Amino acid sequence: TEIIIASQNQHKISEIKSALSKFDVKISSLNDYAEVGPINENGNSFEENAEIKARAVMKVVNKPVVADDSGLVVDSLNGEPGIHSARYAGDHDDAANNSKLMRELKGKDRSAYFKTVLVYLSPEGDKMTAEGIVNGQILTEARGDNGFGYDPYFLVPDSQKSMAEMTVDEKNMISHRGRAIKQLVAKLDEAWS
Ligand code: ITT
Ligand code: NA
Repeated sequence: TEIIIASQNQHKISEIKSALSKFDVKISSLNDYAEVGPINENGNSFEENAEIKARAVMKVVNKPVVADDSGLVVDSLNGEPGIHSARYAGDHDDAANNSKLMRELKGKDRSAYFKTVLVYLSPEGDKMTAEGIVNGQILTEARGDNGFGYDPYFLVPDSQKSMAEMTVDEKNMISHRGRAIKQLVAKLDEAWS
């Protein structure tokens, strides 16, 4: 079997590939399918956007795909950046997004969580969804050089590390994405057995 990761984000692709490396499936990504054009993520939830991405890619490649829609949810910011996480400050620019987050959070509660929703679709009409979250606290200063997006500002209380101070394996063990992948693999295992 081949599964195509319906993402343009190289960091997501590496994390998902790494988490799936122990399984006997061929994992490819949009790097291997240049014919897929830009996708208009105009849904109102992580679930909707993940399905929009998965459908758009499956239409072109006609193979099983998995899409990841994810983001940082801050209660004291009414759930923002949420589904707007990639373009919170306007462009897809991690540094600008993090500066905006620091400005918006001045004087506010810094509890937050990351959420990932995965949608798997196959040309035969199978659909599976999985999700994962991880709770944390937004730091006032960046820590660590790994990861991407909001990782340097996201403290995972149990480990006292920021997400950017973890290796890909460490991050996958506790992250929103790692948990969602684990749940999806369990569902696929059951469906395929
Ligand atoms: P694709 O849609 O092509 O998959 P994307 O980066 O645009 O790539 P999203 O639309 O799901 O993906 O936006 C997710 C944004 O949320 C991402 O760009 C980061 O800013 C943030 N984010 C998601 N997961 C993260 C993680 O594990 N660590 C840090 N930031 C994350
Ligand atoms: Na996106």
